[in-house]
Amino acid sequence: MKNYNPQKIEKKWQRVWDKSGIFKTNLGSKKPKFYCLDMFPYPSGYGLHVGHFKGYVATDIVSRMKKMQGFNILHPMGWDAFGLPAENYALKTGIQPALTTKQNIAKIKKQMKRAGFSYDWSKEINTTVPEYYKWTQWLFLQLYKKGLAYEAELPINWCSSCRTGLANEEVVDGRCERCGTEVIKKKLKQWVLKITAYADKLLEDLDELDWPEKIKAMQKNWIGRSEGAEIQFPISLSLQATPRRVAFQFSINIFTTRVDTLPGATFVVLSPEHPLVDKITINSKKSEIKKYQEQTKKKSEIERTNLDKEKTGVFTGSYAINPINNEKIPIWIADYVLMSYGHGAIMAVPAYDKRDEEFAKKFNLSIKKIKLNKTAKEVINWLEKKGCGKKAINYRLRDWVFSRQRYWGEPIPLVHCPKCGIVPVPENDLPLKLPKVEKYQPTGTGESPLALIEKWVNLKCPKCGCLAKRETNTMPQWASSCWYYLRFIDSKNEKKFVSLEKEKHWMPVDLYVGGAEHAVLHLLYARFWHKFLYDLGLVSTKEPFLKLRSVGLVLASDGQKMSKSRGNVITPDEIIEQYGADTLRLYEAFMGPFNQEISWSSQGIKGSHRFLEKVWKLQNKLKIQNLKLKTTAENSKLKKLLHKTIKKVGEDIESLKFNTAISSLMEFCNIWQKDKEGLSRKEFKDFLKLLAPFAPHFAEEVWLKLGNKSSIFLQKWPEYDSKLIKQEKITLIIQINGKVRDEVEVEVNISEEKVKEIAISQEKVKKWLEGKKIKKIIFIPGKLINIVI
Ligand code: ANZ
Ligand code: ZN
Repeated sequence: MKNYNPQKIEKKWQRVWDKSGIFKTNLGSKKPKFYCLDMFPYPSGYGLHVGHFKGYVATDIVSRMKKMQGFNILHPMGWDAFGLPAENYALKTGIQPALTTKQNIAKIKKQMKRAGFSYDWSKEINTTVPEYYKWTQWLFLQLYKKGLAYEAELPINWCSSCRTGLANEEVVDGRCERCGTEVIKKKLKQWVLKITAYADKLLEDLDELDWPEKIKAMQKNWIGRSEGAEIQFPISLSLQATPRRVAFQFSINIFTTRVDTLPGATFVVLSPEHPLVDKITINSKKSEIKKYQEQTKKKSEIERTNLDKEKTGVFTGSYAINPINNEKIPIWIADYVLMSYGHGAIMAVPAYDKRDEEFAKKFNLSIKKIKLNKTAKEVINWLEKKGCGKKAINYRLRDWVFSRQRYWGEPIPLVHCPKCGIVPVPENDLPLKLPKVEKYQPTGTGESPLALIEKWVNLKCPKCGCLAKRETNTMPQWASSCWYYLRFIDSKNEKKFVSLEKEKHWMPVDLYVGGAEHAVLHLLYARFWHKFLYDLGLVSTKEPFLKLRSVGLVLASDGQKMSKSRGNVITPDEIIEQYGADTLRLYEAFMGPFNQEISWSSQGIKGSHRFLEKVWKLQNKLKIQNLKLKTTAENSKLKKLLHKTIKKVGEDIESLKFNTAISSLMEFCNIWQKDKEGLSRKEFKDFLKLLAPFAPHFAEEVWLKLGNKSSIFLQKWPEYDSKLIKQEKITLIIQINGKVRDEVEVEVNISEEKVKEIAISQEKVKKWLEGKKIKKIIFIPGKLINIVI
């Protein structure tokens, strides 16, 4: 019999699957649905490496098993293709991003096809084609029409290297998420999405999701809900600062989570950027304040809020009144108070707050110990009655800065008209196509390169017909991924972004797999859009992704992150060439717990390959045995083990524990190899079905050799006989202080806790224990339990 030759069989089966359309989703099917989704990739010019494939292998295994279990599967793939790299490449080479994107997609698609993934390619989407981004623009207009997209002049995060504004979520430790440049604040007119309107819903609905706790916690922290109060501190203006008649017109609004400490507030601190600073600073302090404000501009928020940092600040010369005791307290500015949080101002309570205490000590401000004899409620009630404060909830979450001063993104479909103001592009005129440009260079003035194309920019106002200008900013990279999972359901619909009926059938996504780096960005943005669509009645579920699992990173064999510059990248292509796709798939599933980071090992790859070779050879044994044997003996050890394996593999795939599923398949083979009675053809078929999701080409080939006509993926997933997998029992000895006193029958794999419980409740044992204290219990599984008294 011929040796296992993956090169021969894999291409053949890929062609067969393609031709038969076996993995095309039958939208009219009556079977229960299963929507299995990968986070779709960015088509980079380098192609994908083996790390990217780990998640795709996982969803493919699950999809194939679910198909065999009778589900109607939606398992699509597409391209999240807007974004900076394509544009940066165009900057260097002058080649249109649309063209490079097309080439990159072709390359990656080829890589995926070689791995034998069971995607339904007829539903492929590309976010950069007008047929797709028409709907991204349409969805933006719905947000705009409901007042959830607004224009604001904001100090935004600015990356001077990418020459664009960034969302808070795109700033990591004060640096640009893409290029690592330290981010500065720059005031720019921006389109902003009111994600804060959904803060509570985004928080509450996390509870009902089957997501990793860590990711839920990250979203919770990012939303950062704090309950407390806002309090107005009237300003007692010094005469030098302002004429007397406007005195007392101002008050400073602060946010606190410790309203009960109000009597201990001995000064007020404003953020250096606070708009009141200029108004209240007395003349003699003006230059010092100005200097401090300039210094602050150079610091990142991380630096400013670092607890170890020595406190700095300047006195404004003015005073506020503590409303609860009418004490006159000084107003300072300090950089540890951020303009972006609460009201950009605090009441400082040095007796209770560490940062305030350090500040007070450094500048010799009074520290007042008080008795906290009023509860927060009580104080809030008092403030409300007096009209100088109220209960308040504050979020760390900021509205989403949604415009980018770059070329390669969806044009924002709005018009600036001198008469009408902002006018949306009429929905019938969508898509608003991204024009071709000669120069991709961002202008650096805060305008996108689109601003330079006069023919495109100038137009007649859709409302009044007078000369108007288009918005020239584009949408951020995250826009199209906010709704792509809906488009897969109905990717060719020209009338709607998704039909209500299809949406209702297919949503929510049953399994979503991707990198943990999207914990806040994509996953929060998509939830926000989805909730908005839910409120409009355009989708039927509150949440888009029911079950989420994150893929652990695959590191290079040197334990480092794979990167072009380190030269340690392993591509799926080279592995497939040498060992075949099935070995690659099997290895990536087997290499370790799915969500854990793990280094690539060429030894491991070889091991997986050897396993497939071994199964291939075991067929020979099957043939020889089969002459004598029609079915495996009913209670043979091998048959029992097979049924255990059926149970284990099914359950493990369901919970993405591929590594343990595969080791149980390996263990089965080891025992089979040594077994004298052998396995019948029928049982071997069941085994093959278990292997099929991991090594689909291999399984199809052997299935065919067994004389079957239709694909193994059209067969029913094997069922186990629970009578055959009953736990075996053993006799466990119970000792007391090392002497045998009793014995019990227990299940082989009983847990330690359960054994202890059973042991001490035995009548004989109880007698020995009467009136004694148990010092410790020693359990030797499968043998004995020793109670020391
Ligand atoms: C008085 C006080 C006394 C405070 C005390 C804390 C402890 P979280 O939990 O994060 O919401 N704060 C308010 N606005 C701020 C800003 N813009 N920049 C820096 N700090 C600010 O924190 C709320 C607390 O952070 C508020 O409660 C305020 O200090 C401070 F024993 O008020 B607290
Ligand atoms: Zn107009």
